[in-house]
Amino acid sequence: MEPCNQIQSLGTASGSSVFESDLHDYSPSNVLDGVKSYDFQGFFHSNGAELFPWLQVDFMAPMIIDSVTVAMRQDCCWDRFAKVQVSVGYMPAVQWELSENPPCGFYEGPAPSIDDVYIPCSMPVLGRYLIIQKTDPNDYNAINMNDITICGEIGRKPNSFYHYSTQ
Ligand SMILES: [Ca+2]
Repeated sequence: MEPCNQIQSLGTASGSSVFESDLHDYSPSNVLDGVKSYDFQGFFHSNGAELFPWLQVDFMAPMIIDSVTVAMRQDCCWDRFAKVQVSVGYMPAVQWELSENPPCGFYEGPAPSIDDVYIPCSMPVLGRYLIIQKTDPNDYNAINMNDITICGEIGRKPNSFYHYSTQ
């Protein structure tokens, strides 16, 4: 595993929906609090009965993403974390739609246990939005995540040494 330059604290999180619209207990921002707690304030929980639920981190500026590590919900339900795609790009996520941003990594799952899930990018991807999304069209279960660690760096200008196509 590459050394990780953590950048998740540079972003803000939003979700396709929030369980029971409860932004105190199940808020998307809970994945960025750095805490793997067992209580409901610790994790993000989408509403369920929703197709392609997602969590999005907006960095407000281009980032080069190398990998994402996802800490599972700590009390149950890690099997809901299945067929999850990480994409990175410049288009914000849209509810009920698959992200059209370039794919970065994919996790087939389902997650077998409470253990963290590591999703490396097949190659570094540049973008403002990082989207973690369930992709199974037959799966209407919620997406649950307790915390995420994003490894990457601040994006450089396109004419510098590192050049990644964004089209
Ligand atoms: Ca958390």
